[in-house]
Amino acid sequence: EYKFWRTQQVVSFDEKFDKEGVIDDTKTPADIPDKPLPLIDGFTWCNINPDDPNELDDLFVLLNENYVEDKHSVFRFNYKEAFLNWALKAPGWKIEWNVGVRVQSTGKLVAFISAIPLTLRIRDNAIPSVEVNFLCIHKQLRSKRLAPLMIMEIQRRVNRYDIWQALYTAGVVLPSPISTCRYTHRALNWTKLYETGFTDLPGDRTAPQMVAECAIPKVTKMQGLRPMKKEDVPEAFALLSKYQERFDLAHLFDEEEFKHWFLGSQDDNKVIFSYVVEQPDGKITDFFSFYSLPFSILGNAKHDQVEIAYLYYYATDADFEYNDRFSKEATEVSKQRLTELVGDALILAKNMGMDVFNALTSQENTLFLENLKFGLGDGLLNFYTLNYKAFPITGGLKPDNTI
Ligand code: YNC
Ligand code: MG
Repeated sequence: EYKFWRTQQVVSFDEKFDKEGVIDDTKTPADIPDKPLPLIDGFTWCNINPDDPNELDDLFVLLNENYVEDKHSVFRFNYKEAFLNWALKAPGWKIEWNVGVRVQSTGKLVAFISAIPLTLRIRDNAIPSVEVNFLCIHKQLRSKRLAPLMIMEIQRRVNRYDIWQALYTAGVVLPSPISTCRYTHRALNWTKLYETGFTDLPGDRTAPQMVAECAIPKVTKMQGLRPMKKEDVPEAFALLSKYQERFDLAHLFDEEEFKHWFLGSQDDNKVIFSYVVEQPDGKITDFFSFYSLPFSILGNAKHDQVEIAYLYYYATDADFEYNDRFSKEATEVSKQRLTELVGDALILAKNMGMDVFNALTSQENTLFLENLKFGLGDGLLNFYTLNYKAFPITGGLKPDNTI
């Protein structure tokens, strides 16, 4: 059990500790080999340059055919090129942190793992880290212990830059999650979700009843709501930074990162959608964002894709004037504003042609999920840190993983 993970700088399931912090701080880049780890015969390491259309396409094909699926293998994440460009080219990205494995004879890309830099905040500690994502091995190369090798190789390449901590998320349980969230889903196009098998018909309802229950107004409600522009960045960035102080686990954005993550990396951005609420006096009081990440549908005659919007970051100043943000009154004010905000996000997403709106139970989402008719999904997302011991980050989930 966990033959590989037991050897890594992670907390084991039964481990007790009374201090948060770095597990091993004894190494320097000079201690780290400057040559790649030996790879299985017939395969070779490569870097994937997202600015090279051919290399990006190789990655697209690998992920499109082999990345994360639902448990019945009906849906698979469909990360498009534009999405990968956005996700991989965060400020400070490095080509050698896009680690690929190719078949030596044919050049076919058969495995990938990526890292991007970020400053992680866990409670009061700012930790220079990377976020590791897109670990993917071709279906025909599974269960050959290639994943541990890829993880060790990317770790080597990150350590060479004097970074020793990482954040990563996975559906699978590994030693040991610092937080666990559940996916929730708000149907926007119930009929299509039903036809694709994404959604079941509850036993006590008819299809027309479900369509009526999931109906969404056509026009947004908040006065002053509009797409975020470049000029809004300093103010929206300050708003988000202040709002995020309430969380124990956060990505500490700088302004450049904020711009990247919320305005996108391309002019014809069709991946990330950000909005602000501007008051008549010009002040920005609210911000929200969602991104588009469709599912491919495998073997459905009528539909080949579910259009999915994911709630991303948001912020509101609704409770800023309260001395105690966690008081009943402050919570109620936040709850109302966030319900209006995300309610409008649903309308915008529906008008864009999204079929479902997904949200995790993270941030302050549990304040509005039920009112806005999000239903609990069966997927969990576990958050992990490498080489950093952290006490559990309490999110919106009860111990039985409900909200
Ligand atoms: C996973 N998702 O437990 P033990 S999420 C981490 N994350 O090790 P093999 C995973 N480890 O138990 P396969 C993992 N899934 O013996 C499996 N493992 O200790 C562990 N799926 O390796 C597993 N993408 O090569 C076991 O397994 C060992 O051939 C077995 O490959 C696994 O991106 C995988 O779900 C996931 O493509 C690549 O199944 C493959 O099955 C696949 O025999 C579909 O591996 C796609 C998929 C995962 C998405 C993600 C986050 C990855 C985080 C990796 C950890 C990063 C640590 C930090 C490094 C940098 C540090 C610095 C500083
Ligand atoms: Mg393998």
